[in-house]
Amino acid sequence: MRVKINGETRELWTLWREGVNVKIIDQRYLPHRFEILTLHNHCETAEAIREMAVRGAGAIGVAAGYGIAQAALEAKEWKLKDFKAYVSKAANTLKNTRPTAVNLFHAIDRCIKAISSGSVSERVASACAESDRIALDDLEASKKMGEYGNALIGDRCHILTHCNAGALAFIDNGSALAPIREAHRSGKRIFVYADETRPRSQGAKLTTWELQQEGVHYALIVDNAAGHYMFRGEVDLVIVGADRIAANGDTANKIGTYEKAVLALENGIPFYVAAPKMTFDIKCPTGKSIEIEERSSDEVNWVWGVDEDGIYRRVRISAEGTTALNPSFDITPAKYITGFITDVGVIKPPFSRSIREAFHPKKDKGN
Ligand code: RUB
Repeated sequence: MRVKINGETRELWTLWREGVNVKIIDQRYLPHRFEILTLHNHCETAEAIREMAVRGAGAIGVAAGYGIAQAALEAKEWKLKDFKAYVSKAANTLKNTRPTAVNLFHAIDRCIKAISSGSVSERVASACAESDRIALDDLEASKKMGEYGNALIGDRCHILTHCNAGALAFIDNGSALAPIREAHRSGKRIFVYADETRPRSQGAKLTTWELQQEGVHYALIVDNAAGHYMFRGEVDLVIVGADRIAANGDTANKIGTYEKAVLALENGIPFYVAAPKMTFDIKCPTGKSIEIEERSSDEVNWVWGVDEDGIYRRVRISAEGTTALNPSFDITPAKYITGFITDVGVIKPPFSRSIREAFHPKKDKGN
């Protein structure tokens, strides 16, 4: 993505690997502070995922893959006798960070599979190569989603999006924001409603920042204003990202996505989910089997931001002693989803069949 930092324009990925180090744009401080954080080992990478310094399904998948490459490099560097045990332990540490986005698990499994045989040096090379390939696959997938999704966007289209499914949630471009970027770059005069997305405000902090950098016209709205604009006929299309999509099309995404989908159907507005192959989990038959991450009640009771003196601080917004419930994701049942914008095209209902056919075409022969 092209970012302007202190007047200087730079072309950056959200995260990348430099030998054993992983570099990330630290998303905890945006849009107020732009910082690149260096993660020196797989434990630091796991911590960055848990603390959401790197977040978004695609980005945490890539980070987890890099984490396995780091573990392999660490085991080689320290000449550990049991290379396999060390990397397996690292895989568990990385898997125990955030449970909902399946990209993380798919990326770890891909890297572990890639290092199942060979000498230690060969396995280390394979871990690094596979993790780099995951990043490149994500990059390619977001380009494709941008192209396929752009075809659904007309000139003067008003699009609503939830959370941040942009370049920051991916390697570059994003999932939901990829078609929006593509439409803008192709000269369409689009307008984006960015839901603020409480409690962590990824929409307010990250989506607004990305749209501003890209030069797209947008407005930030509070989460509960979406219905108001839909009812007035001011939203033409909804595009969101996804953290895990079950075999029947039920979709886990940021908390609040479900109600946007219900409102969209009620108001006759197409509701699309943009996600690459890595986000589909055909081992999950329905949304009921997707684990939903519960996060700290502090994220609801307190908000972070800059004060008038430019000091970044946290303020409490609820009564002292309040217990807040904080499910990080919800499930949107497939019946509310118009289609999936994927890297292999737009998938339409009936989803149980079309998802299977899109990603496992051979198995369908004779069915
Ligand atoms: C992010 C979120 C995003 C999806 C899409 O949640 O719900 O919509 O991850 O991501 P969090 P992608 O901020 O809690 O990680 O664009 O990578 O598919």
